[in-house]
Amino acid sequence: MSVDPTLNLTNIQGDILSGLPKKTQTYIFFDITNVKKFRSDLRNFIPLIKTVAQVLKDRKAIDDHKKQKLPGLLPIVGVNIAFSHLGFAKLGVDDSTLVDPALGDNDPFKSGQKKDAVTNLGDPVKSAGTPDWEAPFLQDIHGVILISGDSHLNVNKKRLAIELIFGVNTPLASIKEVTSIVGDVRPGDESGHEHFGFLDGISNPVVDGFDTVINPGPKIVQQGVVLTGRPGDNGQGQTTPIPRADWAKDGSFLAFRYLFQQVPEFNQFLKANPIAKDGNGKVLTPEQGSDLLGARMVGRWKSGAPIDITPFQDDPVLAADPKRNNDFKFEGEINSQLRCPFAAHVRKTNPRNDLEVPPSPTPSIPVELRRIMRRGVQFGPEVTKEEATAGKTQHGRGLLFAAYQSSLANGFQFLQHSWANNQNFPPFETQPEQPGLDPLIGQGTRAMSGLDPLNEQKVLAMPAFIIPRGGEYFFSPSLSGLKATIAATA
Ligand code: N7H
Repeated sequence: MSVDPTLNLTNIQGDILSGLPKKTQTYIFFDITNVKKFRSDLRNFIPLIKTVAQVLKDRKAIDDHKKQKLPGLLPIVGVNIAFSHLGFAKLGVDDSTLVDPALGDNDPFKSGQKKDAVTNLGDPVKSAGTPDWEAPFLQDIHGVILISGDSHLNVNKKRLAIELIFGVNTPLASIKEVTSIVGDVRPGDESGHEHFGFLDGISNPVVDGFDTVINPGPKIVQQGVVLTGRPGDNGQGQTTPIPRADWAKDGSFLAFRYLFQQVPEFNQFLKANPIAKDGNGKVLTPEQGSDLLGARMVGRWKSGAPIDITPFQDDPVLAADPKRNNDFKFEGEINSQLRCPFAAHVRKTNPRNDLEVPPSPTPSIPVELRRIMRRGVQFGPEVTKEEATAGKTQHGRGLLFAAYQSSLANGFQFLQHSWANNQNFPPFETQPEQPGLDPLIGQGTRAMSGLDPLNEQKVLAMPAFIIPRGGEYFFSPSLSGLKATIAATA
């Protein structure tokens, strides 16, 4: 397949469609302190932004480097920028066409994540109306600069160059850093695996007219599921496109979440609740039973192999095969949790054809319109011996969750609120048992059925293994939007 010629890849920020290549990534959350100077500084910053076209070139160079088995990593750094609603308000940029007319003031981008965390996402609260977040995220945040790269050295060099442009920490500063967070891909064989040990980043939407390699898996999505102003960017419950101002096209909404993972506690839980027998009645060793429990909570084995295809035994060869590792639909198990629990994380967050097959109720919009482009990175150290022995977290670690979509209300917010936090989802009319909450990200009293393949009704309760401690919703604009409107003099 060739790339749609109307898709201008030099106009779209690189992280959205192609993911900035990264071994490490720094997020700088900032406030704009001098609007006039910020606009002029932004004009100097724009040339540093990596577009999709440039990322594709970087990825080709990385592939060639690997094929030639050359030592070390290519020194590649990528920069992107995104703004919150408060940031646009501070700049005096009219962002009304970023708001879904069907939602008005309830549009999550407009209300901001601090409010949404309490009203819709179900985050634990500190006091009435305030989520239990780290202090910097309780402040107003105007924007975020992402710097990804091969090494701390190269990312830090770029950071210094950016801070120089915006005059950070000088009397001429146009921004103030609210906080910054460094994420790192895990070391050695754990590279690509999140902190619980599961391979991540396998299933992202394949975008019509952009992706040239199409492996078997979920349906291809329209460009407008990820990009604003493109076919399919219809907002909540609508069939006609949202009218976006020109500067607001070819951008994407970024849902950022600062998620802490209780890794020793998660491991202890798996150890304490091994599954006794697999679905064929084979007696499992405690270690096999704990591995199966973890796989059934996630919906994939740590290797990445989907349990819908290989329910009772890991298959690392299948896991590594992109032609097979995403080719499943929970078919043939409507009303059954034998192969995969209804509430398994990947079934909750992408129910594939669970909602298409009668007797399940017709969904309000097709599942494809709810896909999100995930671009997270891990933060924090590896689990220490002391933590593993005590089964207790002593050092903060987790995922800098980042996901792009054209509608937060259709994408991240809906997945969290209406699927992960909803104990009745997926809703099969005749199912005998309630699915329960997403065991990883579900907010509320976490319990789920279906973990024991021979006793699907059995409900297992669990503590919180993932704790949200901050976040914000941003909009990552096109290069032309940045130049013509955001950086333009008022
Ligand atoms: Fe999830 N995990 O380790 O278990 N996630 N997730 N996620 N997630 C996925 O398929 C994880 C979070 C989605 O298309 C995999 O790429 C962790 C949030 C979606 O089949 C693993 C955290 C939300 C998918 C994890 C976390 C989602 C997905 C399998 C937080 C949205 C694709 C690998 C610390 C509200 C589903 C893969 C599909 C997959 C984990 C958060 C959504 C291993 C540790 C907050 C849409």
